[in-house]
Amino acid sequence: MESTRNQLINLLAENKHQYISGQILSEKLNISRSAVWKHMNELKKDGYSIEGVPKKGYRIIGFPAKVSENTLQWGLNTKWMGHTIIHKKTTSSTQLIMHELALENQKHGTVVVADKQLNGKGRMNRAWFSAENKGIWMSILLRPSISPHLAPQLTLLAATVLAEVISSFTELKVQIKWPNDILINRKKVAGILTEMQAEQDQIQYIVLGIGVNILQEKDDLPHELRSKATSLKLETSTEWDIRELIQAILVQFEKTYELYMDAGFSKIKRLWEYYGFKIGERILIKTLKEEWKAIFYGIAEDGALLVKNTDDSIEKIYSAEIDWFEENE
Ligand code: BT5
Repeated sequence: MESTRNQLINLLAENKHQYISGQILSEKLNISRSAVWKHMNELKKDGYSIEGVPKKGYRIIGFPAKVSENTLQWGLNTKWMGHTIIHKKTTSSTQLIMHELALENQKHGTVVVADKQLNGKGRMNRAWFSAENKGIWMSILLRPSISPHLAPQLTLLAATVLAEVISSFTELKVQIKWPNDILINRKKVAGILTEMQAEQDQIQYIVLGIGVNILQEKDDLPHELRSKATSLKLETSTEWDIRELIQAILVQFEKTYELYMDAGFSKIKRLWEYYGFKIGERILIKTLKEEWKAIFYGIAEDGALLVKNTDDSIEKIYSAEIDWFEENE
């Protein structure tokens, strides 16, 4: 069940250009008119400006740019994605919060967003820097009915979503570095962390974490990252609206996920290939144990990486760090 507040926001958002009467709101939401009025006051406290005209009704004439559950719901036209959004000012990691919610049976498409993470996580327990109000730090709960061994496909799917959204907002050339890095000018602007809870042949749930650097200046990035990380602001000198970008990601994610569920992985793979490594490109592969050069040979049907080694053998790789390398390296 959607909360009454969200329903109210959606009704007001759908009627942006006209007044909607208290009577209609109370009928549609099945609450008293004084309850409608109380909800309106809560929205005002959140920074919305609401115009109330006797005999005509209510209309929202301005809403805050800040990220909150209400502002993220405002105008979000999705079927299931983000119908429940939980916003935290500070949290250890949105991944941890979402795992707890998943175990409490939260539904597919639930989103947790934080302004700041104290203990943002990358893969293999690496740290993810998540400075306050400088980027998108969010986790999405998914309950796909696919076999656990196909879960890596969702990481690639999420990467195409981010690449598409960044490309639609900017003129920048976006690249995906297998499996989960989004690069601009060879610097990392976003990362994805896919964590799965599964039984033998069934996924219970997936918590898909997305981190996107948006408003950092050079000084906002830790020293060790300055040469290898970037933000949308550093690349475009533009102040981006984090709220708007989150909504765009949620919309694009739902669309791409439905395409994946209806038509399978091959379309996603093609999208990925548009932004990712090109077949025949030379890449550097690093695992915990070794490091070698090979040729990018493709993406396997399950999302794994295929490389061609110097002895012409084709190898399937599930977990490694990959990099492009130049001829003279
Ligand atoms: C990732 O890991 O790229 C996954 C990042 C996922 C972050 C999101 S934020 C919301 C959700 N909640 C979480 O706690 N996590 C998810 P990996 O490929 O392991 O890359 C980690 C490495 O990227 C680090 O070791 C650093 O070198 C680098 N790094 C850390 N913070 C960064 C940042 N803000 N921007 C660019 N690079 C960063």
